[in-house]
Amino acid sequence: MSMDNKKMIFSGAQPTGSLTMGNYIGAIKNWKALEDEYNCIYSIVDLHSLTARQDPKKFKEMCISFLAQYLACGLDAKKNIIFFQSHVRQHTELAWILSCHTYLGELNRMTQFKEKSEKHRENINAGLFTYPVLQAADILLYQTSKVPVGEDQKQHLELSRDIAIRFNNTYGEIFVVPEHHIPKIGAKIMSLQEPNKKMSKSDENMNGTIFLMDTEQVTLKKIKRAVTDDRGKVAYNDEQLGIKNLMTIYSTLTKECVEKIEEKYAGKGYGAFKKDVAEIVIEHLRPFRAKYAELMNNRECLVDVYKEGAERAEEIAEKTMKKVRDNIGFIK
Ligand code: AQP
Repeated sequence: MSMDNKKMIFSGAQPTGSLTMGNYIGAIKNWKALEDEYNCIYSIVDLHSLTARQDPKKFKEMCISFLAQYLACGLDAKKNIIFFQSHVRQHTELAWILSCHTYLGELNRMTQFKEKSEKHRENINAGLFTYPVLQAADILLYQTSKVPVGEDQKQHLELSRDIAIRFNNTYGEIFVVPEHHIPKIGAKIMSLQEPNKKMSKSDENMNGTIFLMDTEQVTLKKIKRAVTDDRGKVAYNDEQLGIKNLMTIYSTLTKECVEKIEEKYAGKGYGAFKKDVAEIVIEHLRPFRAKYAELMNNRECLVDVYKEGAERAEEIAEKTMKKVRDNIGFIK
């Protein structure tokens, strides 16, 4: 990929399990669509994963598996830069500098921190609190114009913008001020078991989460068991969150609009609808599973991808860091 005049895109996901249908529809599926129009950088943000305890052996395997999952989703390692966050040291360097330009009050307002510290009362570490600053560093290092993410990341993105503007006002125009790129439909895929809650990798109830790596039988079972309501009408509204969620999955994977789906299932029960949703998901993920298996059997190719990715990412990150160090007044 040549670093021409195209604008920059940056996004990432943390290897804290395996990719979910939420990660896919809310973010990764849209990354693929941007790879020709933009210079795209996609990171496996392993440093972010440390906000929860990780078993070193399992963590290593999860990181490699995550890379294979990114590629199996169709991301092209030639067109995009794909790398592990921990391989580019500039992320942590910039995070410290930015943390000195971020206010406690701003971090206190972050809903993800409140939710996660509620969920993990035994391990409310400082990293969990400063997570959005590292995320701002991830984004600003690459002079990113757009950040394709799900709805849950909107607040963090707004903080990244505020930090960038504050920094530029203090030290001169260093960072591009990024914008979020959130899909109109599918920005928040909900748990199949609790459709008022986000589908999440680390949900204790695995039946609520569709993992891209689930077997066909498991996918079918999870979708058949998805919580719905007793109205018996396939309709897209906030009174029927379970059905609305399944319709969102259906619509984003087939590109059929929700009105068409409503028409198609008028007078039919939920059973037929759920069976079709399951079939659509299974069909959509078939090439993913095949590609994933192939990649995991070819580890050398994965090593080449992450090494090259880190080199290319570091080159861009260092350019930004040079400017930052210089403008702050650090001695060269
Ligand atoms: N349910 C979701 N619907 C739409 N988009 C989602 N994303 C996550 N969940 C949904 C988007 O996926 C990208 C990567 O997310 P992440 O790995 O950084 O972590 P997360 O947002 O904390 O996702 P999880 O699955 O809930 O992870 P855990 O359980 O580890 O906290 C982001 O763009 C996110 O918006």
